Amino acid sequence: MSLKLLAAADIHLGRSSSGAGLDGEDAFLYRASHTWITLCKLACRKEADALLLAGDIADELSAYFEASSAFSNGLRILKDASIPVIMVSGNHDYAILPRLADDYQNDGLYLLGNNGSWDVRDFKLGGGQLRCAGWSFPDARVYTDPLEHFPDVPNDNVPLIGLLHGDFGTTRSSYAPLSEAKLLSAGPQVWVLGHIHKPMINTYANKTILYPGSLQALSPKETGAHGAVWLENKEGFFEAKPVELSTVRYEKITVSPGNISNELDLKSTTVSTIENYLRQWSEEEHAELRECIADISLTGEHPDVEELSRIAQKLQGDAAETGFRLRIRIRKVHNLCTVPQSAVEDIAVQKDMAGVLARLILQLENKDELLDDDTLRLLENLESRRQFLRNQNVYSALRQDSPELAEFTTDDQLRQLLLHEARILLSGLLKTKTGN
Ligand SMILES: [Mn+2]
Repeated sequence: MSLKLLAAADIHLGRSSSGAGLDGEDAFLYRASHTWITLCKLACRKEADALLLAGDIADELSAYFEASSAFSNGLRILKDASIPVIMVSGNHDYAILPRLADDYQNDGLYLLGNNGSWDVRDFKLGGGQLRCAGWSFPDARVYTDPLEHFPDVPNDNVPLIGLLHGDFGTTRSSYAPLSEAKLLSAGPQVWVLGHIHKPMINTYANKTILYPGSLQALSPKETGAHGAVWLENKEGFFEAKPVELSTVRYEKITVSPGNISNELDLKSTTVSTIENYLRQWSEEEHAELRECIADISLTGEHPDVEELSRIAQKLQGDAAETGFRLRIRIRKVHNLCTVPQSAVEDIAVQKDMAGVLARLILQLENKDELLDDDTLRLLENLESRRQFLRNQNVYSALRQDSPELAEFTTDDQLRQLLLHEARILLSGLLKTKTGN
């Protein structure tokens, strides 16, 4: 016998994917409640022994009615298949989840670690015995690592899984900072975590720490595949496999427009680039996907960067149907194209502003060449302005939470930044000069 578990987190019942299903008719497909039902059906189809949920299952108390009815519909499906739900609450549902658990008690629903104290509980499941250690958010914010109070758990070969909501890999956070070392030295073989919406599966010598991530991708920041994780105990070790269930996938895609200078050509090039990208996905693995929402970056050289920006603007918000029942939606187009190199060299001999900019670009591009005094002063100015901004109080939380962001910018990064701005400025300047 082997244990088979389905794990999910951050469902946020009550919310839906931003910018998806805008054409109306199928808008319900992009609600978190829809994907929650897909999850419950999957648990039945794959004959899971239990469903594990690591917090932020419901969004807020204000969404109680939608969350409650969607939740109960899913529970009914699971109950018919005798699949218990083992869960903890997160910072969003610390108030609503205990209420839902009260409403549906005796229905195979178990809320562990209510009020911020650890619960360890044994379950007799079809695939064997399972022990779960769980801790629930008692409040919207928690500043300490819950592992500081992890209980003693008997060491008797019953597989142990930890369920927890919090912020992995940081020591300072308002949402339960979780240290990797503490998680690894505590008993559980697998930690199923909630809170971070980006999926993660970290495997160690004989342990796994994972975030299933948000079940349904909810915002353009949540790029890539989203869904749940399938856990199967094989010879004492849990194998973890992601299962894509989100109906939406947000992607960042790069398009080379070449010399294109009209809207129609730009659209067809963009759509076919996205279609080529989608072709790497098998229909089977992405059976639930209905929409791909893409942020496009245009790159390369272009003879008329300003005109390209103008037609790129018109593409934003466009949607197109593809061959395989997937709708593409273009959310944003960033034009990162630059003036052709040959043009920059020609302009560099001029004595006007454009000439100054072109010479600056050539200097910054050529790393071996010595920078002249003006360029050096420009770089120093840029660095001191950046440092000034970095040290502003509004960014202090960022500096503490992500020290890598506060690090000193390297000379090369600074050079690239200035180069990027100079190219854009030159493109604009040339446009004004020709007067059209
Ligand atoms: Mn959370």
